[in-house]
Amino acid sequence: MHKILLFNPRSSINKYRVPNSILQIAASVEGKFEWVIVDGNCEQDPYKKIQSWLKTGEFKYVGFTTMPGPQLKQAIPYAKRIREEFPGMVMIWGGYFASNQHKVVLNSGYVDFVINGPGDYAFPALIDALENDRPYELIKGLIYRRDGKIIKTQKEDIFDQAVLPPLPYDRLDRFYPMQKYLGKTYLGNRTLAYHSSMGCPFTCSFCAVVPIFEARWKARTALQVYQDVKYIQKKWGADAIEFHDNNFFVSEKRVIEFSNLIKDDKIVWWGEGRIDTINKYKDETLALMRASGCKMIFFGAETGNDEILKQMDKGGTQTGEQIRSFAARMARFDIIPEYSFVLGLPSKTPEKVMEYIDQDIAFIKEIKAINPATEVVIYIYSPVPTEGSELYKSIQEAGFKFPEKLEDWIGPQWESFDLRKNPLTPWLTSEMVDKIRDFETVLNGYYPTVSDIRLNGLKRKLIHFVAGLRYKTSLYKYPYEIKLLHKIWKYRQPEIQGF
Ligand code: B12
Ligand code: SF4
Repeated sequence: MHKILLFNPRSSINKYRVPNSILQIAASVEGKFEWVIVDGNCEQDPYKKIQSWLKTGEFKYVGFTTMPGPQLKQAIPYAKRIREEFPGMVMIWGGYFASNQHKVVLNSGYVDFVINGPGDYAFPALIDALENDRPYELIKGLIYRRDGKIIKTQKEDIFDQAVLPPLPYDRLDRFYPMQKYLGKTYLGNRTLAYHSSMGCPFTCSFCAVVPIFEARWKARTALQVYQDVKYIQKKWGADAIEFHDNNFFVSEKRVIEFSNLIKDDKIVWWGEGRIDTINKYKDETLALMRASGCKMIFFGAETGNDEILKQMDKGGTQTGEQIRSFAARMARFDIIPEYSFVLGLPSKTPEKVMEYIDQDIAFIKEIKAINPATEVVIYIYSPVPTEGSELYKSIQEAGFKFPEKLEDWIGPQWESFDLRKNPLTPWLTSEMVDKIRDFETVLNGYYPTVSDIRLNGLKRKLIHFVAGLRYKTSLYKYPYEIKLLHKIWKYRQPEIQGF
């Protein structure tokens, strides 16, 4: 029986996490096929490591997980090299990038299969079919090329997460010490990244989760999550958790159960949620969450403009007024709301685009005045096409196009696009992009993020003072003095470097 090599391309410069995507795939074949993991975050030269495994001649399958952005910098050239050096290898890609951009991936000629969405059943079934020379055409969730055409098999249903096998942490520990994955963060000294649910029940028109899960969500039970966390705490000393779920807080009942289970364990935790969902939670739930260690929650606030919120099709009841009042409510419970905003959406005229940017800047300042502890993350809108949505139509009309060659995704402009730093969207002028960036710099100066644990009290005071005049008088242009301090102190941006 041939072996499988699973590769997590480098996604982080220094603060890396448990590679949950590839580990969950390892769990899907555990006990059925032999597998090894190469983690690009932990290797100086990951290709050398891959090469040394493949040279043994025992391998036939190589699986890559792919997110847009920095991961592609290893994924693309490595896949190409493997095809040249080991032409017999079957190359299988999964993850959000591969699923959403499968055409360009398969047209590259060096990826044989894309797993469309969750790979927990599709991956072992595919390997099984290939190993035993059986047809794979009826396996759900596959995309491949045949006779120049892209073939997509039936989409996988979202399956019960509670019956999935546990993640093979002990085996991962033999490749790379688990303790190294438990990093020091604002939350704790040994922070575990945990993924407790799949999908999301909403359909925001800009979100990459929507085309894959189509408004479906399934979760592991509170008890399963708790047992995993306890195991890792006992064995490797985890004292904090980052829940990497798209939407950890869908079920208030599960959150209550989990909070009750963990409340005496002195574990600090963080997750991503929606304002309109958590705003429906009872006061007792919010108090329990805080008492159980929930310190901060990430929310897609997006914008204060109700018209744009509607265009984004957030699928719920979020309004500008709710974003304001919720920031105040979170302050009452001492939970930090981490609000992310998306600026620079397309509009009918350039004047209108600029007007919306100005409105959002004013709105962000208002939120900060209501609850200064609110953490603000600013993205420039980068479209993810969800076919059929109004937003998709309008970005196409405005002349936006994705790259047609896989290698183009690692060009410098597309990397900035992926990081939502400098999108190639035709409706944004450089004046608009500069305004957003300059405001962000001033804001981050006046209110340095609490998640940067290297910034001590003195540095915080100094940069707050330096940025004060600009912030108060709305003079954002050319904030070189703040940029210089950020550069010297290596200011961290959670949106790029990790949460
Ligand atoms: C953790 C994480 C990160 C970490 C990376 C951690 C690491 N690997 O070291 C950090 C913080 C660095 C990061 C950064 C970015 N991220 Co990120 N990230 C995530 C997050 C929250 C969790 C990923 C995860 O572990 N999932 C758990 C696993 C179990 O689920 P999964 O990945 O979906 O895996 C399943 C399937 O996809 C499939 N599969 C996945 N890989 C493979 C591989 C094979 C071989 C097979 C067969 C199947 C398969 O099977 C798995 C099991 O069912 C996801 C959102 C999410 N909840 O998934 C976003 C997400 C993947 N990130 C996203 C983005 C855009 C980014 C950024 C590029 C931009 C940004 N500003 O956020 C940056 C890039 C910066 C960088 N340095 O790389 C988007 C991708 C959107 C898209 N257009 O494709 C997501 C979906 C968030 C979102 N909703 O926007 N990210
Ligand atoms: S709530 Fe979040 S994860 Fe769900 S569709 Fe909207 S942006 Fe995506």
